Amino acid sequence: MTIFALSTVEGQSGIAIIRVSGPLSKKTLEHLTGKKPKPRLTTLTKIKTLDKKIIDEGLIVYFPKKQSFTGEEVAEFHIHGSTAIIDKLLKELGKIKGLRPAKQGEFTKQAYLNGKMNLLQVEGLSSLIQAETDAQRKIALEAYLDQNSKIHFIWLQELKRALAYIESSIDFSDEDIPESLLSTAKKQIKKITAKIKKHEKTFEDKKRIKDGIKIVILGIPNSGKSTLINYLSGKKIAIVSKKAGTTRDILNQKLNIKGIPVTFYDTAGLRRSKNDIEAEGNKRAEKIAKKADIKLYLGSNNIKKPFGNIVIDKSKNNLVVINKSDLKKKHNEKPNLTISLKNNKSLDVLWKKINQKIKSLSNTSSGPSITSEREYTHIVKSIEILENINFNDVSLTAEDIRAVINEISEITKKTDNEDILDIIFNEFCIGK
Ligand SMILES: Nc1nc2c(ncn2[C@@H]2O[C@H](COP(=O)(O)OP(=O)(O)OP(=O)(O)O)[C@@H](O)[C@H]2O)c(=O)[nH]1
Ligand SMILES: [Mg+2]
Repeated sequence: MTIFALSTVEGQSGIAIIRVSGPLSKKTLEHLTGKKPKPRLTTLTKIKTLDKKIIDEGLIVYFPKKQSFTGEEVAEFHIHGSTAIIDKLLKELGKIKGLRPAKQGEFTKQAYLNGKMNLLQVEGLSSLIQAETDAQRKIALEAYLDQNSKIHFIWLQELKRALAYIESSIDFSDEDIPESLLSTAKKQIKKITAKIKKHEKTFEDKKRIKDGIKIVILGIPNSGKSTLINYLSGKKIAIVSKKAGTTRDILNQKLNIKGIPVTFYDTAGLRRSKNDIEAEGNKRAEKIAKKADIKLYLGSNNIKKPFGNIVIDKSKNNLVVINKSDLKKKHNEKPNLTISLKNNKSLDVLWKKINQKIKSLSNTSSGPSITSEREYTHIVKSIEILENINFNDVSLTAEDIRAVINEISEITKKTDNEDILDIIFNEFCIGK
């Protein structure tokens, strides 16, 4: 089947690219232009309807089978990016027998089925297209460029070697197994386990870069939470008032902080309230607090209990800040920092502390890392098997090692399991 779709964004743009992929691609170009294009070279030409009326003037490119992104014959029309031209050309393509509109991610699916990339690369490509920040771009690119398969390959080699040792000892009766064979295999397995565990640890950090970091501002009413989110985002997104209990709904603002997507949440002041709207606000605040990567507690300097009855989670990811240092201090708390949003006091230090927390939560160091949930599941399973290997029975040991080899191989092994493929390719837009 030959498929086609607009591969650039819908709407007005300088140029738009419509891609055709499949056995009829070259013929389609010839039909609509009357030209016989040379492979992989652009040709400036009039693009016409089937009954020879000009649609637009633009560039066409033809990629022969195996020399294209999808691995199929591919044709591209680079046209002016107007809705009218795009619609007209898509309609014309639809009239050609044997052509149909592409589904989400179908070009990439063809590429995958033609062996142009493995599933990890497909997932990387999906993240690459969705990347909004530089750090996201970098980790997606690593996956797309297939950095991980290289280390999987090394593990597999090592596992196979360990398996060979184990298998050769199966030929001995239990008491005759040469100690050296077993101990070499054991050592190997220990080494591999350590490596895989190190790789496993990269997941959380990279996941935060991919999904973003959530910073939830919590505190009693009137401590200045809304003032703080307005300051941080440089916008007046929240209503600020001297009345306690102003904010009820959760407000949020997404920022790009040094390449990491960070979302700040302003919440309702936490206190017992008979007002059912405020009580609901409190419930929502507590719910979002559970999802926070960083909790930023904001207290008031001018009261005895700056945080009221809030139980502060003093985990190292969180920040305890007291606001309103311009007012007389009435407490004995020892926060991480005291600021005044009114007088701009210590706000640079606040930024610095926020940046430090973000940095410690999102390791941006390069190198192979897990970015796919699917890969993570296989890695976790592998570790579980490896850590529970029973070396007292060599045939069971061999079975376990084979199971690990299987888990690791599955990460990039070609599959035609439609359930898995659907999940992955549905992440894509039409045209990719
Ligand atoms: N003196 C002083 N007042 C401040 C400071 N920061 C904020 N305020 C004032 O404190 C009051 C409450 O500020 P908000 O930002 O609305 O407080 P909030 O924590 O969002 O309050 P709720 O939404 O009711 O929970 C407003 O009148 C602010 O102008 C500060 O550093 N010093
Ligand atoms: Mg508020």
